Amino acid sequence: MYFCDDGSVISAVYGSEILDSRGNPTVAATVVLRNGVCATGMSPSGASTGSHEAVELRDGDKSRYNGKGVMNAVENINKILSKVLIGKNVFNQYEIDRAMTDADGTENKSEIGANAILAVSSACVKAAAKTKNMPLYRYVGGISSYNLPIPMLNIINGGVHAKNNIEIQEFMIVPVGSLYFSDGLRKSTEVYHALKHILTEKGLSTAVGDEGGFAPDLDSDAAAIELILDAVDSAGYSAPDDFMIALDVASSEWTDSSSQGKYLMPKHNTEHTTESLIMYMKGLITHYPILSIEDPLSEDDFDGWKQITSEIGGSVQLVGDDLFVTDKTRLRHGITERYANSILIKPNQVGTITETIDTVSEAHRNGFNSVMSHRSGETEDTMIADLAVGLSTKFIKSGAPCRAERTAKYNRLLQIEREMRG
Ligand code: 2PG
Ligand code: MG
Repeated sequence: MYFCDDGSVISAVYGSEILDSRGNPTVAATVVLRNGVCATGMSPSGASTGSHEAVELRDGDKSRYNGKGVMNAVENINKILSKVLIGKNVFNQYEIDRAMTDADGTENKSEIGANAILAVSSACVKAAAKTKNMPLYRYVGGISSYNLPIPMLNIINGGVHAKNNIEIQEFMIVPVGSLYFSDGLRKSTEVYHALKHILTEKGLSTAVGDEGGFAPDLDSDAAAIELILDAVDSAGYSAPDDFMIALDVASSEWTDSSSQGKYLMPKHNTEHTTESLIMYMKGLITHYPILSIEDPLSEDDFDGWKQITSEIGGSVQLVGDDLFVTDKTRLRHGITERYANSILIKPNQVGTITETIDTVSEAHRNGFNSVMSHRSGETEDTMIADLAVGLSTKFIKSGAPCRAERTAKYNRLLQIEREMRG
């Protein structure tokens, strides 16, 4: 038990329905302490959601928000979680998260909803940091939180994040040659604007997708990489010295329960097997300066993951997103079986702050890199920026340097860098 002066005890917890960046409802939760401190957490929401993720509870009442309302999750906060948490010391984050998980009682948080639980868990960790008068990253990471993550900026959107003809979900630039976060962000933003200029000159659309990247129709997915490399060049930088490319293939979207080991890229109706997808990825890394590939294979294609990791895992970062869903047990399995060499971290995939912390620790203990991540449906909450620093994740992805819900995280990191550099 931590030292508890009375003030750090939770005195009220309440939820509310708010909107995310796609105009869909999501959950916010506010926690009030006896000392008067109050903090709010907001849950983001995915589109390419892994089937093993903790459950986002939606009302299904078609008369509101096409069934996407979250009033049941909000009520679960107001009626259940508040009872469980009032009187608990906010510094006991493990106890708080366990109490909520126990109250839910399911494996995947489907009773109370991971959207409700994460919002409360986030509000608690923020209230605790405020009570200590510490920035959140410092409260989470202590004196060892001194590294800023390298940003991965998604500047061309495809897959389910855009209504264009690109199959791969995310084409990201990684400013590998920058010493400081701020320099990397500036250079990346210059490349983003150079890309906009190139697209305009070619008569291509500069409308943006869910994560702020451009979403033009192109001749092929490889053409997206070519355009990005042209933009790097035209902004006065070079690849691979200044920039490398990262992809999120999000290939679980190309399978379903009936596809039996086959993949179908839906926009062009192109069929793939595990073998042919691996060949495709190998072709891409041979031709282009690719640092990282996320979800090159689907969430349950374990043999495929094993094969791709043994074939190219030595030279490229292979990130498990839908594969691991920020879940320590699935990660452990992957470590033992040698699937991937890196993990994407999305707190709402697992549903609490402490489970997120445990998964990151497990990854780092086993030599896996970690990438802190936003969701495609985001809010103005900047917690993941602080978590990336507090938990020393090597990378963060928060979309393009465009759309306020994306830049909020990058702007928070700029602020943290200023604090650290003095
Ligand atoms: C992903 C994420 C974030 P979504 O697949 O990594 O970019 O997308 O939130 O839609 O799952
Ligand atoms: Mg992903």
